[in-house]
Amino acid sequence: MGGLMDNQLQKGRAAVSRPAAKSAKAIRGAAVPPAAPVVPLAPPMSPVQARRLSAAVLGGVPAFRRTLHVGRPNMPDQQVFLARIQQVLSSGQLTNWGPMVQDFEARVAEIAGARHCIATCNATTGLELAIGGLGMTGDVIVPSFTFIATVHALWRQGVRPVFCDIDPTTHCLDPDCVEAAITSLTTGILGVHLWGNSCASERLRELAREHGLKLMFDAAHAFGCQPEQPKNSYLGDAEVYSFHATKCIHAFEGGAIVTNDDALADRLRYMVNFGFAGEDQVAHLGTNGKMNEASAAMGLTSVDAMDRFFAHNRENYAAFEKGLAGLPGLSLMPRAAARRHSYQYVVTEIDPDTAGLTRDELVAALRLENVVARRYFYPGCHRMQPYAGLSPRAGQTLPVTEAVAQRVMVLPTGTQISCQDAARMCARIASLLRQAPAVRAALKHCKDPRLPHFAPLRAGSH
Ligand code: T4K
Repeated sequence: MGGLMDNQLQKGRAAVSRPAAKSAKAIRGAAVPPAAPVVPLAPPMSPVQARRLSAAVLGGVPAFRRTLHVGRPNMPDQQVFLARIQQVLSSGQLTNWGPMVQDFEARVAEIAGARHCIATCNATTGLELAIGGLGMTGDVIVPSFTFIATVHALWRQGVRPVFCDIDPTTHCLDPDCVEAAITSLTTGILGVHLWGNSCASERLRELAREHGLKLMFDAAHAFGCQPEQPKNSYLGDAEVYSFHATKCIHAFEGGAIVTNDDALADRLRYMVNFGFAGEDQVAHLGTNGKMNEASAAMGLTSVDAMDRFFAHNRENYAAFEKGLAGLPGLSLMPRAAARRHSYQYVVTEIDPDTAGLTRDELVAALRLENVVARRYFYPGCHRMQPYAGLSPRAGQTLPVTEAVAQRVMVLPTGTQISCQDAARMCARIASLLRQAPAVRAALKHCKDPRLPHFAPLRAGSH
């Protein structure tokens, strides 16, 4: 849209300058070159049209009337869900491994290709249970570029997180850095299949085997994603999914641990239910981490719609690929080499030197367009408490994490976003980048309360 306005302005300029050049040459008496083909003048734009096509930060109308969010829930078939809820209510079994949770566990295990699934109330509790169940102690290697829950889960289990750098392409653990970080205190590796991308699982499995370490994955983003080769399975000793409302497949709130380890699965089934092994027998330390029947009903209905959700996101992703191609300083994360992928995260990186805007400036300008882009997972867990206090120099060993945390911008997708919305977002981003100096100057004076990172922008820092 902004592009349209720019084209119209350029055409207008060309039409004005040509006759002027011709008359200057005629005055000098030089040979007159053959006339260039006449470019028809675009109809002049009304001030209202111009305002509609201009960026909001420059006084134009926002690209969207409604606000677009990252993580608006995908809604599965309401009738099917309500029928399941009716079943739950009629059965009187509301939680504690009712039929919905049992079905949900079976479906999740089948999709993950795992022997066991233990459904949980959320992934954070699932992570804590798996860490405890695997007997991780001492130090565990983990990326800092992840949602804070990954690291809190370790710390709350009395394990020290040792932050490790990531691969700049996948944003997952860099196995060379993992190898370098292993010491005699290390008991495990906790990788994160960030954005649904697979960690370098085979290499991590080799390292774990060589050094006698436990290997588990936070797969909160990766339910239903399948790597290209089955032997590259995402599975370690255990893997934990999130079914939070913002995830592609959700259960309002929910999580699941999958594993092929029979003994671990047995242990986890006690642990998720206070450690009970019978009516009045406690066999293990435990908690209340169970999923309830209403969540499982939503989870099952959401899993029913998985192919539709993935296909919708894939089409949106193609629209983003098309619309963002060739923009200076902005790169969209390339499609993962995967047999199946949710495309739930549209991850871009902004190089401020080429783009002319920092990531934070672009996020702010988009917010004025009613697009709530997110700077996940800024500034990295190593810069959040209590970890910043524990290892204040961690940033020095994490150059890729530090750089990526400054550059990542995630754009809205999901079933509430159409391909047309995606194309319109891209057009507005292109327009903002074309007018980068004016946008930067306007943001410095902008007092709009929607701008979350207002103070640093005004100070000119990024
Ligand atoms: N590991 C990783 C790598 C994770 O990313 C996460 C969670 C976990 C572990 C832990 O999983 P859980 O214990 O949560 O199962 C969200 C989620 O709260 C969190 O689950 C997720 N990762 C994280 C990446 O994102 P926010 O702060 O972005 O959510 P929020 O509330 O800002 O929601 C995003 C947008 O979605 C809002 O702008 C409005 C919209 N929304 C949200 C909800 C919840 C709705 O329209 N309806 C809704 O019900 O954290």
